[in-house]
Amino acid sequence: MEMEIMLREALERKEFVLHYQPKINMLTGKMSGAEALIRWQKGENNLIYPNAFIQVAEETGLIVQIGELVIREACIRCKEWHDQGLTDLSISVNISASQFHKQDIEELIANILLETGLPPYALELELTESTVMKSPEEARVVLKNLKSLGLKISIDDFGTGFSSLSYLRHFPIDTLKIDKSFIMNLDSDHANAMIAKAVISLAHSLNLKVVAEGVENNEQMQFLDSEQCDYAQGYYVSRPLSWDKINEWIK
Ligand code: G
Ligand code: G
Ligand code: MN
Ligand code: NA
Repeated sequence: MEMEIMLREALERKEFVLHYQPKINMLTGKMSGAEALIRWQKGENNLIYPNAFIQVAEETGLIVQIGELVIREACIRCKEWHDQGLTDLSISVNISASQFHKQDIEELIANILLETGLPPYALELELTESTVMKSPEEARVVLKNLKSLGLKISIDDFGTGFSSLSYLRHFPIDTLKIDKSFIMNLDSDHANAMIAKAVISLAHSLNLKVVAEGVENNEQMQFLDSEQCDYAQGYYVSRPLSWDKINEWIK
């Protein structure tokens, strides 16, 4: 069957679920939040990863509905944490280019925040460089409007795009997420270590926080710690977990 039809059915059957990958504060060693990552639960033992369907969802426009569901679910879950007293935890959501460039993204997110009662500071939107650089002038306005809601903006997969660095000065960004390709090969490739080090320094000199993604072992953790990286995310901390599993993990 055509993927588009399958995705429509999956939406109707509510087969999209979120997994949550914890992110830790390197200074305190405590969990600071989690990134919400979509999965398609197609039957009990068949979990489909986003690489298999996100692109089709983008091309067919279905990403708009799927994306709305992701933002809402992520906010509902993070609000559950806050209601349990875990008010330091934030939730990060990936926003794709077509979602970002849709007219009413600010209104949608404002409504979801109101509806769920999640304090805006606890929501972080992850955008890639290519998403914001597609039409920088438009992006600057949208980002400004989103920021005025009180939420956080991070640049995902940082270092893999082709953008000029000057946009960092003009956009209201809070965080850079160093792409996992640099972190995963830190040990074997000296150049990657130097890039990671430079990104951390760049971020700090612009007053941005920095997250290292794809941290898989203690050596990488030590290196990032010595470079004063703010947050770490990766299999070394935890794989992405179902809602039930991440709550066990938190305990
Ligand atoms: O979860 P995994 O590591 O397999 O994710 C693969 C890719 O899918 C990543 O680039 C991630 O940003 C993207 N992705 C995961 N969840 C979502 C989502 O809810 N919306 C969008 N647009 N992309 C997502
Ligand atoms: O593009 P984005 O950064 O949103 O994608 C996150 C993706 O990275 C998810 O698919 C997630 O499963 C994956 N991921 C998270 N931590 C690690 C890690 O330590 N190693 C590897 N190889 N992938 C990771
Ligand atoms: Mn991401
Ligand atoms: Na990333």
